[in-house]
Amino acid sequence: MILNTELEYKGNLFPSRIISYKKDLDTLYFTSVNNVVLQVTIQRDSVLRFRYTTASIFEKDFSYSITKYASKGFNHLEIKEDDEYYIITTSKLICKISKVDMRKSIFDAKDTSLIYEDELGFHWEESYEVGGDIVKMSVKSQESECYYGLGDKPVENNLKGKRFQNWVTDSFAYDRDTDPIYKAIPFYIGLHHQKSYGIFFDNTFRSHFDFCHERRNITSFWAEGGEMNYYFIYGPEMSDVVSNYTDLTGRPQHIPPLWALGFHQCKWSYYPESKVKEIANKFRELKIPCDAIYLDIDYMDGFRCFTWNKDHFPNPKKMVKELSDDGFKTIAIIDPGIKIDHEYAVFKEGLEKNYFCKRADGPYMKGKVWPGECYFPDFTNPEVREWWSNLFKELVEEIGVKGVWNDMNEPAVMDVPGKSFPDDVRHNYEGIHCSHRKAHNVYGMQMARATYQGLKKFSYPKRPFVITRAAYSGTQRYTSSWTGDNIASWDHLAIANLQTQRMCMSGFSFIGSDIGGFTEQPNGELFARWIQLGVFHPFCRVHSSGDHGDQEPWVFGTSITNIVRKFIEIRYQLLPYLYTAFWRYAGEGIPILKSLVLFDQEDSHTHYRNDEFIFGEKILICPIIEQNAKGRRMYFPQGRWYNFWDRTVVVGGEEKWVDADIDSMPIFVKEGAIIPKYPVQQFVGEKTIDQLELDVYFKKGNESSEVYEDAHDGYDYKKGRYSLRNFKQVGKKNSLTIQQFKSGKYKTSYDTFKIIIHGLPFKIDRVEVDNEEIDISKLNGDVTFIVSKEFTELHIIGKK
Ligand code: MIG
Repeated sequence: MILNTELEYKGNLFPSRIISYKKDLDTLYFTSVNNVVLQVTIQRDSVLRFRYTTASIFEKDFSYSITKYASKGFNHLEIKEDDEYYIITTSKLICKISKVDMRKSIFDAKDTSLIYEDELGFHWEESYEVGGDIVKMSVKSQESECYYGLGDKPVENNLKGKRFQNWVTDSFAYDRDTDPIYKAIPFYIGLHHQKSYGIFFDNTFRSHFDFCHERRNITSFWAEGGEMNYYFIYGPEMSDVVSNYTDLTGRPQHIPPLWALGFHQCKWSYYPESKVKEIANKFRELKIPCDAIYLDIDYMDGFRCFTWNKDHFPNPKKMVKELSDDGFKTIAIIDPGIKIDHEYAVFKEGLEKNYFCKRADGPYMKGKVWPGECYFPDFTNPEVREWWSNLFKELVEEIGVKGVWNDMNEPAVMDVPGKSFPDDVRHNYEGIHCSHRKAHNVYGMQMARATYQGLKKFSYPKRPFVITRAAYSGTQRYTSSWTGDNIASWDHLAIANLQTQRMCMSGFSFIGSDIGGFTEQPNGELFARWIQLGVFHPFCRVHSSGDHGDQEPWVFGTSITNIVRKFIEIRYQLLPYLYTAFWRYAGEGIPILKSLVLFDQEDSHTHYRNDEFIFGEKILICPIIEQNAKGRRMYFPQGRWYNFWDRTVVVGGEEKWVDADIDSMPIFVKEGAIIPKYPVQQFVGEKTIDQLELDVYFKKGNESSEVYEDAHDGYDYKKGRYSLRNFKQVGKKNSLTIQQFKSGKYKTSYDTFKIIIHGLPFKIDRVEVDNEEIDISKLNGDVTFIVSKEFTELHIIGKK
């Protein structure tokens, strides 16, 4: 008789009893009777790396995603052994490894609670087809455990009950639940008993994740090749998990130039030159702020990268200069496919230098994309990346393009099954030659990296700006991204909200969607609602395929234009707030958007919420994602929240109705927050900021807020030329104190703050700044006054 369990485990192989163990500084090796070696590296007290080989020795250790800046070192390490287990203890974790079957369990060192436990643990299947193993891991799901992360999956925040794969795919008009799509970010977060941990499965082969889908109490992940190689990252706070994950896989190498956080307008395609200018002029005429305009593939000569169609763009340098004089940065698209054309310099050079990808037996990897038949640079070869980076010299240094948009870098190939390269294509992979099975998921990442290197070189001393469609873990170091070819539908507005939150939770915060939808056309209402959400996304760009009509802010009638302008103006006012959030993300890896569960994991109401999120540290956003809505119900996290529009206060911890007609949306500010604002500008740098507005939202108790500023471009900030202000608000029944702590050597252009106090619960007797009394006035019922930016303590004293 065949038992069910035998059937289930058929083909699977398991490590057997551990017979030896050795320690080498921060790394331990456990070897089983059947020659499986488990390598455990103590990366940090809260981060353990597990790596297995079934061949008794490991291949060269290399990862595209782990940054050389990743922190290493621990405060405490102790290894004990009893009859059943090896026990590794750090200051944060206890990891037990069973001697009989190599299964692991991990506990919080403080309270010894169980965080993670192997079910079958590591097991594998031999792959007769291609050699090596299909490597698998299965983990017990703990009581009420929820799962988050995994990059750009277009599904609800909580991944429980679902199964996914990671294989970077061009996904024109994808929909809810389409899987996989453009990005492969094999990182998830588990949350149970109010504690969070993360798993980063650093394996670039096609990988799979099952969150209690196949078996209700088991989570598993596996890959079709390579090593079982993953990091266990402990929080217990979810934001610490994300921050530790970006410590490993990297954070943006610099803060973006402030203009890149402005509003961007794009379309497939604006051409000829007169059309580009007409669009740009219209923004200025209608006074809708805009910082960047895009050139999609039609600017090129027959879709040849690094060329121009001279009929449509006779003098690109002049055009770019004129746009720049009017406050617009020009951003140009560059795809990976290089047209097979023996008269075309880029093709000729790539061919001569042997830079194009080849099939297993030697022929070139030939594929059809926009230019027709193409060859494709092997971006996993460092020499190719160097070559590619230098191709940007003319475009950036000479013509003055300020940003480059990398598209089709999955790599996308037309008219073939799988929409990409076949598996046998060979790659250099930093000299560890391999097939496309291993290189596929990092191809786009390495293209974006090479593009970034070029932009960095030729934009110097300004900061580079790159956008990519494809990504693997770690790509956030080089570039921003968008969520690909979405659809102008109400459900896609909700999906855009989910995807951007998920990307932020997956360590990649510089993200946005094609506002209004790429395919099909939104009506004015949908467009307005999408703008309302989009201005709160780190990357804010309208883009559309253009086959269903125009999608500029003014094409839906005056009332929609006015709403769009109003919301883009809010974004421009909040630029110093967003920039501060970016500084925190680039520095500490704190996500710019925080899903409610990340904001307050202890409140179980947040575990299944999808729509609401925190923008930066203090602003609660809930988009309207339904047609004809006059408002909606939303959940307010614990605490007190000021309505951004009328400053009324809502007490959190429950769902409430909020009015939000088409010209409004639910925006709330955490009490105690101090929100910095710039005046509305038509583009970044239009005005010299001669005063910083500080919106103070009174709170009984303490709250800190920060404002980070620098030259908004260039690298001086890395040498200490930044200005960081920390404001500490202490509100009492009859007084309010604000203390300022400053650091950094940057001198801001303004000398004063305009302070506006909201929600003061008492009548003012006097206001003292550094012990001197000052004049105050009223503005719409709020108290306002002007103080020197150098103040250290501000004291508002109530009437007795
Ligand atoms: O096959 O360059 O996602 O943003 O406008 C379509 C044309 C190629 C896909 C991108 C889209 C871009 C379009 N591209």
